[in-house]
Amino acid sequence: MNELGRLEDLPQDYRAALTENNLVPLWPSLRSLLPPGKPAIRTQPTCWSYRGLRPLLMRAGELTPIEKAERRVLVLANPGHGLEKMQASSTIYLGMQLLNPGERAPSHRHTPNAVRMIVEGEGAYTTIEGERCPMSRGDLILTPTGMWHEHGHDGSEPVVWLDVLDLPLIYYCETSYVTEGKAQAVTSEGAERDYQRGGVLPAPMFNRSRSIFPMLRYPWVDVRRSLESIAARQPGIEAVQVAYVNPENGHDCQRILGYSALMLRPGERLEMPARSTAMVFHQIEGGADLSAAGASFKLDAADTCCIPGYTPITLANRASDRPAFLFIADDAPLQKKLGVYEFRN
Ligand code: GTQ
Repeated sequence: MNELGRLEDLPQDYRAALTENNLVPLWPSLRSLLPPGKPAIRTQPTCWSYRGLRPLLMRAGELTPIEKAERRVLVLANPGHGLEKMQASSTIYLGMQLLNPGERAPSHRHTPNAVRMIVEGEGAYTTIEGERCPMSRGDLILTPTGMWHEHGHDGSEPVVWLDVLDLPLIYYCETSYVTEGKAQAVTSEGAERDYQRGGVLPAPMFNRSRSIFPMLRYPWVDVRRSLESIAARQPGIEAVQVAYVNPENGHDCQRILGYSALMLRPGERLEMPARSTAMVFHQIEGGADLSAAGASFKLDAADTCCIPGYTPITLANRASDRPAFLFIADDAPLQKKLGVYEFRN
């Protein structure tokens, strides 16, 4: 590739005139805008251990009443982007949210899409457009763009969940904003049970009103059972993985970020080819060793890590006598829509 001219090669008066006219020469920056072969990547392999963050989150519960926080969250920030940017990758925001017994996080709606992966505690719930979704360890609850949502807690122990949002992208697009609302009336609970059996959908004869997000809660007991039955029935399968999809059309359950659950069989080692998406791994059960991009992390239950794109990833179940389960988030749905998604072997 040719050496291109540098900014310093240009006379000072010419550079000043360009600046004066809000103009910039492309060639000095062309190789950084379009680096050869592989993008410039800010996302660093980063791991947030639950053991490390939990006491700090509990302390936030003592230091800041829920009324002063609205959402009591410690953001899992990737140092490669600068902590103040509060992003795990270029498109993914991660936060650990604490709700103590009796607390409420008031109703609002916003343009970014969110999901919650429940980490610990029982008795809390999120209400989304009147649908009450109980929270248990490993459940995935969606709050898609524009839908009213609030969190409450009738139990007796702290409840913690992992928030995953496409906030960095929506913010970058200058489309991120929130609307405050009034407490919602609960009008429904357990709607996900209508989709309990694959291959069978609710088909009312009249007044069929289809929501574009028909399923908001994916109970972990069901997801775990699917993984176990795939593992038992297809012992030769390369990876025991299920995707969280919209049960009405089989598409990704949200438009920008994609979600899946992976079971590592006892003693299993899984080599994942490099792909263009950064990936988030959250350990639901068991322990796994992850190595990628020169980093290696020991993941225990409730630990979360982020790995940049364009790098192969190796995962290994540390136990030889029981499975390990991981929740995975990436921006493959977005990259596929943009036409930039790729695999590299
Ligand atoms: O629970 O609605 O981590 O609005 C960040 C923004 C959680 C939420 C976050 C939010 C929420």
